[in-house]
This record gives sequence, C-alpha cells and structure tokens, in this order.
Amino acid sequence: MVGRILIIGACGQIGTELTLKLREIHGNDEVVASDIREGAKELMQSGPFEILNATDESRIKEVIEKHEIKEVYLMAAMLSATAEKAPMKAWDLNMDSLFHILNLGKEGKIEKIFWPSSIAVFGPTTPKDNTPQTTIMEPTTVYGISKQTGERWCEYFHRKFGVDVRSIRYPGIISYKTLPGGGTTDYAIEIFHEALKNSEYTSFLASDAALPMMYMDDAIKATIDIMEAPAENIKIRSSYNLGAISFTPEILAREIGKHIDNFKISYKPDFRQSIAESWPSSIDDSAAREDWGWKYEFDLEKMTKTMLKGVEDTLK
Ligand code: AKB
Repeated sequence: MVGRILIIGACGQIGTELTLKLREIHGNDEVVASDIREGAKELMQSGPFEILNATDESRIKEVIEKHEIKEVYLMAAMLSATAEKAPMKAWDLNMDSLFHILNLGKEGKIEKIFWPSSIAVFGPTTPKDNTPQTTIMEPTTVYGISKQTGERWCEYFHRKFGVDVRSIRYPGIISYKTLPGGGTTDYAIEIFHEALKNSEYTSFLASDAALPMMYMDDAIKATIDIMEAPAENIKIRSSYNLGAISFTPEILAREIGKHIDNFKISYKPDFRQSIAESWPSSIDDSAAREDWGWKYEFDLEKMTKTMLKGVEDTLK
C-alpha cells in the first residue's frame, strides 16, 4: 500500500468484498469506501464511506483530497447485459470514470490505480479455447468495447506518463455476499439461490454455453496480489488474462445435483446467449502466473460446496 486507499463502486459485488478484505489487511480507517448509494451494513459500519458518482470529476478530487488518498480501485462499471440496454450511459460511466482516475495519476495526485477489465474484451473472432493473452480482439458488446478501449488507455497512460495502473481481465465472478447486477455470467449465481429455494432453475444461457468463471476469494486475492507486486513485475499494462474454472450451465447443474436431490435445470436462452457465444470458453493466464505468481484455489467442487453453504446461510 502506498497510502490511504479509495474504492469507487465499493457497494457492488466485487467492491464490497474487496473493501472488507483491504480493511482487514490495512486497517478500517485506511480504506475509504464510496459509491453512488449506500451498501451492505458490514461495509457501511466498518470504516469511512462517501457518496460518490464515479463520473463526477470534481467530487472525486474532493474525496481524494479530504482523505489524502494515494491508491484507487475503480470498481464502478455497467456490466454486459445492462450496457446493451443503455449503450451511451454505459459508455459514459465506464470511460469517464477511468479518464478521471488516469488523469489524477498523470497529475501525480494518486500513486497507484487498479482498474478491472473483463473477458468481454474478446469477441467471436478470438480463439475460444485457452484464449491467449495477446490475440484477436473484436468485441461485439458495448461493455466489451468500453473495456477494450479502457485497456488501450491504461497502457497509453503508463507508457506516456508513467501512471502506475494495473488491471486484470475478470472472468465471471461467483459469490454469495452481494448479488451482481446485469452480467451475462450472473446465471452461475442465480442457480444456487434457485436450487436452494425451489430445487429448480431456468437458465438464460444454453446448456453448453461454456464460460470462464472464478470464485470471489480468488478474484479478491488476484486483485490484491497484482496491486502488491513490485512495479517491475507488472510487464503488461493493458490487462492480464486471469483464469480459474470453466464450465457450462449443464456441468454446474450436475455438480449442484450432487448435493441437492431432484435438482432440475431447464433452458430458455435469451439475448445474453449471444453475448456468451462471443466470449472465450477458457483462458490462458500464463503471463499472470509468470509475472506476479497468480494461482487459483477454488475448483468447481470447492466453489459449489462453498456457494451452497454461503447461500443457505443468507437464506436463513
Ligand atoms: C459480465 O457478465 O458482464 C461480467 C464480466 C464477465 O465482466 N461478469
């Protein structure tokens, strides 16, 4: 850590758990959470919180000065499915927020930046299996276009102005504490809730839609590890591929069925199926492994057991 930390978009699916973990590591007062609205009680009560719209440059500056922030995690974004419904709003949020933070890095007001990219940067012309770090990238979604553009700007600001910005391409992130909003990979969370409540689930993706996924604890670990790695180890300044597990709705349903008797899945693919079809099935993350020691811990079996237990507890 180079100074006090600000999380923008702290009340979202990843932001919530990231904030709590960073507070555990660095101390509650060192990690300022911010979002456009208040979030989980645990987050609100454990440390400082600011209402902050990620597109409001002057308010970002005000919060950064007030708390003497040196490190920013920019987690606010509109995800793939929602972005298709509101393209310009998604573009404005995803790009403006990034420019505000990169410019603060350029002006020397903050020293280190984390910005998440996504598997959405890839498109239908990208090799699908074991997708390489460097390959054809022709995203066909609004979200993917914004993330790919963001990657280019991160690399540019690093090369041209020496901004210490670090990024990973998140796959679908699976967790139970805070629900995701508006992603194509969200089925892999909904399925656990429906399995425990009703023993059945109707998937909005087809049975064979294979996508790269990761359990939340691994995603948090990767995020903190890349930020703590020595700057010279971060050789890629666009964004790193990050792999863990890869499965289809059918494979996940079979795994859940090992724990829930008579669990049934049916399929009613909607517009999100074509988004899923444009994305990789699995990811080659050898660059992240070599450069900063990335390794995942949760396989399909461990993730499924952890999710069933976690969701069951939240339903009590
Ligand atoms: C989404 O589905 O939009 C996200 C992502 C893969 O970035 N979970």
